[in-house]
Amino acid sequence: MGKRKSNIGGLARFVLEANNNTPEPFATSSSISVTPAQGAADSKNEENILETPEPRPKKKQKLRTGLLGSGLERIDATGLVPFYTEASQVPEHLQKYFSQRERFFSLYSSGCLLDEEGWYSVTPEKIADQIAERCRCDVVLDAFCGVGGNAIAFAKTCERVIALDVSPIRLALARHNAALYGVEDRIEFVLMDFFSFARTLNNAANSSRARRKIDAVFLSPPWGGPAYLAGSPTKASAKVAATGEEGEAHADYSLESIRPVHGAELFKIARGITKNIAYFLPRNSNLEEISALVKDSSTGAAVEKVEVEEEWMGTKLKALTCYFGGFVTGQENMFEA
Ligand code: MGP
Repeated sequence: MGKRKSNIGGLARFVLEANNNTPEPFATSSSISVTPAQGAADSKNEENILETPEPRPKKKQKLRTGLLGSGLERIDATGLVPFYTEASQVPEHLQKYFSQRERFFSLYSSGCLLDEEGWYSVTPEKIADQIAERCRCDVVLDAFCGVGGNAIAFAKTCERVIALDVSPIRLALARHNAALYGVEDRIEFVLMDFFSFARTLNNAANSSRARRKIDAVFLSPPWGGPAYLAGSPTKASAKVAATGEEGEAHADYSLESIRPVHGAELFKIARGITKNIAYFLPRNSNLEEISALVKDSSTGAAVEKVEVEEEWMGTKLKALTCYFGGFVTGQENMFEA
């Protein structure tokens, strides 16, 4: 994780793989249950064995149009993006993500939907659950919700989740996925960019209208695409020691590569909402930059601590979650501040 700065603490979290040797992780771990439809089919077969069935009157077949099933048609996003069930349907550049589908969403086969950006940036479910456990609070803001991986996890540990995204399609996919997990009613899906949202909150506060209380902000912004491991253009020569499996080293990733604004600016805006921030960043991030986020800009002195959590899946380091404010051990008093 590179050189430690005095205000940075670290922690590695490991989530277990079902079987590290299986090409499709978790595929073997998903339980096989008999669905009511299968059960009905089985008993029908039994009937057929015992007696010659009478020809039955033809029933009107109800066409299943969506993946969510009846009662949820209003939020069913089936058709907005392809739902891949076999590798042969998946474009070449998405193959490596498709093979991890059950890692991203354990309910993938029930009908989870992802767009291209979702495939390469969704947080694997077990990591999302771990982050959500640590972020347990009343109201959490997921500033870049994407296809909903984190928002779904937060809905399991927080009273309320506000999930923002600038893409109406991604927001619809997130809501669809949340419905599959049965948590969509705990999430407010808001089609808005984070900056406008923050401005609206601040305007409310300035005009002495009641400002909505938000206990924590989760930042999982675009890192600039799947090529983030190549590092940031102006830092291309810098190297971090090791960012994953044995011998794996990558060019330093700088916060300047975060989109749509510099990652330090993004942090500053989030801090205007609350001190309690969880920032999901690349595993090759420059720790000095992260440490500097909470240093006094004129004196350079660290004014508070940061805790950097390494998110491992099996033997693979996937990402870092950097915790600020009341999420840091020893700074719990900042939570209510
Ligand atoms: P990865 O390194 O692209 O995937 O992303 P993987 O499967 O580890 O590939 P490999 O070639 O390194 O083996 C690792 C994790 O980082 C993903 O599962 C996402 O959770 C997260 N991630 C990746 N990208 C490109 C983004 C991004 O742009 N934004 C956010 N918030 N998370 C991302």
